[in-house]
Amino acid sequence: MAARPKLHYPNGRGRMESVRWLLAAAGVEFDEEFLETKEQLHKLQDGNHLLFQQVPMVEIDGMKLVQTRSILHYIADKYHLFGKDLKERTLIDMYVEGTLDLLELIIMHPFLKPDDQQKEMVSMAQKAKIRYFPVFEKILRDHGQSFLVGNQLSLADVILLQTILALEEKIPNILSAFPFLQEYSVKISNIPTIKRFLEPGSKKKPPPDEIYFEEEFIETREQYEKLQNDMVAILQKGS
Ligand SMILES: N[C@@H](CCC(=O)N[C@@H](CS)C(=O)NCC(=O)O)C(=O)O
Repeated sequence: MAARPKLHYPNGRGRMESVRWLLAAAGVEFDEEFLETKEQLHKLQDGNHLLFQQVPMVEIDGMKLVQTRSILHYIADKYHLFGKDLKERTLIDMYVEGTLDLLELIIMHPFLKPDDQQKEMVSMAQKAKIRYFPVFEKILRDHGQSFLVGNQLSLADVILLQTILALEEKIPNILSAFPFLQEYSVKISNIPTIKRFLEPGSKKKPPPDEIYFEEEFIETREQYEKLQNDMVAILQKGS
């Protein structure tokens, strides 16, 4: 039996959360090695385990995969979540890229300075409602099917649901003007593998604000701000 994939990343959502979502949706069990300290990251970097010195890194099928999108593509292809031909695959890829642009804003949000968070929340909501959600609402309305592409679950559905739910945590009524997306989101959430992932006790990670404030290693506002600055520097360096 093939070894279970092993994920290397901090114990938080960040860029790895989409990979967790996808593996869970595909019904694949996986293990996680959490990076809790800089020393652990340096050990991986010094040991030549990271092609570009960055995580996410996923050990799978004898490879050490890096670059979030490459990881997602490999898993989607392997588990038949990447369309039936080149045209479907490219549609899925376009939908995923657009959605990831929105998801990136959500991932960065907790690490902004408190003064910038409110402004960014408004701009994020506008982008979702004006640029991204109308596209997916129209696709679902026009083809009348349950999934975005090819009438079967794909990477595009998994990333879109992840993004919708992450945004709803911050702005609960974000889908109010999008009836097709509302129905879609409920249907995709009820696919058995995804339903399990959404239940307590799964490997889905909580919203970042909860971790950073609840865990003991962040005790003061100064520490939190330092973490914000470090994370912004890291994320910007990596983008
Ligand atoms: N394009 C890369 C970016 C990866 C990235 O920025 N990773 C950050 C953590 S989320 C990292 O490893 N930073 C350490 C560094 O750049 O030295 C991807 O999508 O995987």
